[in-house]
Amino acid sequence: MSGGGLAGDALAGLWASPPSLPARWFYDERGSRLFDEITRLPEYYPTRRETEILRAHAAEIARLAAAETVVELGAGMSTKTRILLDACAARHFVPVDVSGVVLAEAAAAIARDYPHTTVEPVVADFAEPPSFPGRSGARLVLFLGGTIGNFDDAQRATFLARQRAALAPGDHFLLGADLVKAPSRLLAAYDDSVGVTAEFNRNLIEVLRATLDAEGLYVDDFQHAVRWDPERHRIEMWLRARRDVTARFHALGRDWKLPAGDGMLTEISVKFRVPDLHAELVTAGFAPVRTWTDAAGDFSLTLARA
Ligand code: AVJ
Repeated sequence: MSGGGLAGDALAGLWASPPSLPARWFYDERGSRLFDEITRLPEYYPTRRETEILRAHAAEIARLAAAETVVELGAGMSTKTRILLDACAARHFVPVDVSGVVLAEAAAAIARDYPHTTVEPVVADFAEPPSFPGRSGARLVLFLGGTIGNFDDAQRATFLARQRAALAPGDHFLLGADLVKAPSRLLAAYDDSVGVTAEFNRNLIEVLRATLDAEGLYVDDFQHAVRWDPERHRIEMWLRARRDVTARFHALGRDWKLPAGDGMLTEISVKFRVPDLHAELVTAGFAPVRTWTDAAGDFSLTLARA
């Protein structure tokens, strides 16, 4: 088996320096379960903060966007989305996710609980150019959770411009973004005391081993490491080799080496300041309508008009 998209990303990323992989490969079945656990950790505030903002302002968001169709990028189980669907009178819901299995389950649950809403799941990678099903009426595209932080500056500019290009004037985009705060809190959120985030990170090694038939690649040879980059205001997750690693990727016909102490960059999570975020949205052709934050000022939701 070739490993599909992972093979291409591995070829492009593992032999680079430093080696890296796009964050989307964390989310196999075990990774998705571990991420779900992360969202309930005391140190991991983003999910609770975003839910708090949605609860407080869903009615206003619904009124401002007045959408007939709600599209959710990276929908997953669409748990937080229900707060918005409850407030919106949207007739159509389009969850978009790379995982067809998760998507089908989530779509069925939404269809059951919202009998007046048609649900049209789309299996797609939201990093690719979007193509939303043709619809009349205003659209509201949701990109929640702070996943925008997984893109670097250039990827973010491309992503936002593509979203804008896929929308018609008067459509809306709702963006969840984590905010810059004390490094101690950020580091704790990505290096929790019970080690769930470490397991989430290390699971990537098992995804690589199983998908690309890698011999000599062992989860236990890698250690979870987190750093805060103040210049690029981003958290970085690394997997650091505890000993010299030599692996044979049978699916790629290639050998891979990582000397003891060296690391592989597995995720960036950029943290934002609201004015910078607005500037990026404007550059992409959006008009920021309003930003809401939670009471502690930890997380933000921005509604922007196309
Ligand atoms: C799902 C990308 C928003 O960056 O906070 C959580 C993923 N990684 N803990 C984030 C994640 C480690 C999460 N996002």
